[in-house]
Amino acid sequence: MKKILITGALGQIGSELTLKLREKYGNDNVVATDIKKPENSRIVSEGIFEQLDATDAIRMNNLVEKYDVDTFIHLAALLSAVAEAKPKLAWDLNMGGLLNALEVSREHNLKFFTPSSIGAFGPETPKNQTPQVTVQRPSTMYGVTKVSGELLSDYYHQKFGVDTRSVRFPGLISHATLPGGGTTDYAVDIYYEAIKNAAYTSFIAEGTYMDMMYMPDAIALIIKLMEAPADSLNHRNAYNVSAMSIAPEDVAQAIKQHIPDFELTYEVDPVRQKIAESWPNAIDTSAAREEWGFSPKYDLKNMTADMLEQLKKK
Ligand code: AKB
Repeated sequence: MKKILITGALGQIGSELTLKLREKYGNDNVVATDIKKPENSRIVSEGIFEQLDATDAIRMNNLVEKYDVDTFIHLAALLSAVAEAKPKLAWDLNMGGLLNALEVSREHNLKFFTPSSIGAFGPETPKNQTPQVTVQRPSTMYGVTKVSGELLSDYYHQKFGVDTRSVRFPGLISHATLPGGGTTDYAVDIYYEAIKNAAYTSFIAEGTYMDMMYMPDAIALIIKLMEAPADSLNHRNAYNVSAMSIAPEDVAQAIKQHIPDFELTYEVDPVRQKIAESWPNAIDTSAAREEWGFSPKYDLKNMTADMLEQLKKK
């Protein structure tokens, strides 16, 4: 990776990945793009930043040519709960943006990464130790775009030789940027509320298990996968990855080790609960471990300690 372009650079993954890539490859070698351009963001002020709507194929192509890009990281997408509220917009952005990004990667022979999600699975998928290759019949628009994205990325690899790579991300937990409109967002909000009020009302019900990962592990794995030798990758689009399978009460227990009077209550949101119930409890990550050495560092205990420490500093 010598010259990297990122879409959705101001989003939950993008804002941390952009800073990490700038640190690793140099400010001049990372082109951050997003549909918005806030004045007070480090992403905008400290390196190359260009405004880009991922559905604008012509501007996307112009930017790739302008900066002589060789690697494309496509993050711009709507998350599950927003996609369920705006399904047509979700299809247009998630699929339209992806098709543009794959096309530009085909034309300019770029290395390519885009995230899939545990949302690419559905109610008929085995819930525990969910295999790498299994039934994928999602019941959400987000899931439909994610499984279609996996197939489209495979198609561009098989038909045109584009070096497409992807992972099925679980819920990502970060102290730096809030997620926007996901089903797993409770696992981020709970830490903010623990620091502010020592209490949290969860929109996901007790006993609902989902896979999660701390953001530093997610950032590290993107770089690791992109640097892995191409001939070791048999399941390019997309690898199951996860660091923990947890329910709201598990997070509450971990927080109580630091904030003993922390209280968890429930006010379940039926839309997000239904999405959560259609996703796996715990996926099998052995293909990622075997093919490119995926190995997360954070479990619930050390993630909780770090999240609370970082949020206290804010
Ligand atoms: C969401 O909840 O929509 C995302 C995801 C698991 O893809 N965090």
